[in-house]
Amino acid sequence: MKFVFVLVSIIGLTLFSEPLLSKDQWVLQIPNGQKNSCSNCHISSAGGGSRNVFGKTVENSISGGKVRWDKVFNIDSDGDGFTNGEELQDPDGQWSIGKANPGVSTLVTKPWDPNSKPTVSSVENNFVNSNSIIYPTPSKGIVNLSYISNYPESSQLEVFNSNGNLLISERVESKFGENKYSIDLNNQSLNSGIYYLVLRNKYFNIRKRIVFSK
Ligand SMILES: [Ca+2]
Repeated sequence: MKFVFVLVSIIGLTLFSEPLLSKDQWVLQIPNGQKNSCSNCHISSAGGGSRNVFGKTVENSISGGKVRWDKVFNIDSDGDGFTNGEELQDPDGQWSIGKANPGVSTLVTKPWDPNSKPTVSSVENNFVNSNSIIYPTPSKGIVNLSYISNYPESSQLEVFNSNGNLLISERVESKFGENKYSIDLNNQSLNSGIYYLVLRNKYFNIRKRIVFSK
């Protein structure tokens, strides 16, 4: 009887410790995995057992005991129109195991739940920010901002100094495709230093640092 009890205890411990081991092992193998922990891949939020649709995609990618995020990010597991990478804040699949979590944690959505999806603006924001550049650095006066927009939209262009004071504010039209704006800081009689440019509309919010050196 004692032997049976010990045996049952060992089996029980093995069964119950499995989800914890799984969690430690797997949650860190997808970007922002800690946010939803075991629920990312398992129907039971405690982990273990059946996998959800995203969990099945992840499972199918595993090679050599590791999740292959490069094979997972571009798939839309829950069929809500947004890829797993867009939902977990790594739309271009740049993240890999061991790197810091990408994007903004509060914008993470559930890649297994078609009712949970990113807003168009958060996807656009990531896109525009990864396709924008400010140059030259440092600038002697003329500052150029180049970016790609997927929507024609009236936008607000602002420049702040490092104390947060608004120095320039103007409306500009973002057109579909490549956009370029130039500002001449020499017209503003500013001192050399660090300034911040913000270009925003309902789809995106570009923030760039300007180094102005007369
Ligand atoms: Ca999705």
